[in-house]
Amino acid sequence: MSNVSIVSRKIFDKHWTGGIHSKVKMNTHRIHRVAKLTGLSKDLVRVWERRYGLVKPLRSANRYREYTDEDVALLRFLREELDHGQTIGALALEGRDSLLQRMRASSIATTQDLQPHEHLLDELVSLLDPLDKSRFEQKLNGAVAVIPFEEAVHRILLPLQRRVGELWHEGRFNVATEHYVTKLIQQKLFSVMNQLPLNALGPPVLIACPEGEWHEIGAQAVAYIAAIRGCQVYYLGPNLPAPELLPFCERIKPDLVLLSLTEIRSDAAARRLLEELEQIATRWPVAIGGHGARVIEHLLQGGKIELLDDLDMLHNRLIALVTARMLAARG
Ligand code: B12
Repeated sequence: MSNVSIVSRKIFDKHWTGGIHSKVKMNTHRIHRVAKLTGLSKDLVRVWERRYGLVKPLRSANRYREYTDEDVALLRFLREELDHGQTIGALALEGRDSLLQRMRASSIATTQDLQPHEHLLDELVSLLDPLDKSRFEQKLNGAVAVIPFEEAVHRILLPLQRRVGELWHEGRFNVATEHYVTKLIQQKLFSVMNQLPLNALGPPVLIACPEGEWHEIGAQAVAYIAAIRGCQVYYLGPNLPAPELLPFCERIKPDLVLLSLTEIRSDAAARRLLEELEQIATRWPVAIGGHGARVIEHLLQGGKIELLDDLDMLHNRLIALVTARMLAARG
């Protein structure tokens, strides 16, 4: 096991077996749900645990096996590998760390496959007007709890933010309703991020929205994605003037500065922003992403600023950074 996964499991163990239940605990799943989520039988999952130890579930106070989201994802990955002709013996020899690396790298296709959960979104939106707080939160929490959190981000939380934002823009939801939902989504993303162990070996990555950009959820999703992949995330939120970033970068020496742009700017405004960012990019890698970044791609030519077109590109970029750091730490 890598240092990263040992640390993460130890901290997780502490939260779980020590009975310290924080308000939002990381998702864990009992074996019957794992069987449903992975398509593997309960018996097979237990046999693999005994023989190969690739997935060692935690134990709850009453000794039930408790599988983390990562365990579930790994079991799904093992099943796919077997479907492609691999043998479980060969996979066991490869080891958990290497399998996890390959699994993360192969999840590139998954963000595209993760379509919004439209029916659930319809139900959730109908509970917002008139607001039925307890049913809304019960439904949202229930839906988020039964699937791996990363899947919930793509299928439920981000689409919900878009829906509610659109309804506000159309004047069908008032500001209070929009703020209520936005804050709930933000709380969920941060709660899960706060449960992650600090990974001192991870690449430092700074994430923010530039000045004038108040749409924050894209940046928060990026922060979550970076944190879950083992980066040390410095999340600075919306509306951050680019010149303020320089001294901060000098302190933290980021492996990557990521900026989220949702709104479309005029070419003149975009040029001003890019000029400021170029100064940072002479010393640290800077990438921009989001809808407002894609439309100014033509202004990036000849400069040092990179465009990350979508979350799959982001995923690849982050995995490369994490891998480089891990290899450097091994010497
Ligand atoms: C939600 C929303 C809001 C919320 C914002 C809540 C918040 N605190 O973040 C509220 C209702 C408050 C809001 C307000 C405004 N909004 Co608004 N809003 C939206 C809406 C519906 C969704 C944007 C969003 O959050 N999407 C969720 C994210 C996660 O999805 P995404 O943007 O598609 O991003 C994906 C990728 O691009 C990627 N990504 C994002 N960032 C990054 C970064 C990197 C590095 C990478 C790799 C990837 C990446 O990740 C996401 C994953 O799928 C859009 C319309 C739409 N359907 O897109 C309008 C929209 C963006 N808003 C708009 C406007 C104009 C505003 C206001 C200025 C309106 C006003 N006059 O006050 C204000 C400004 C904000 C403020 N001052 O508060 C316009 C922008 C027009 C333009 N010029 O581009 C839009 C397009 C609506 C429209 N059709 O006119 N808004």
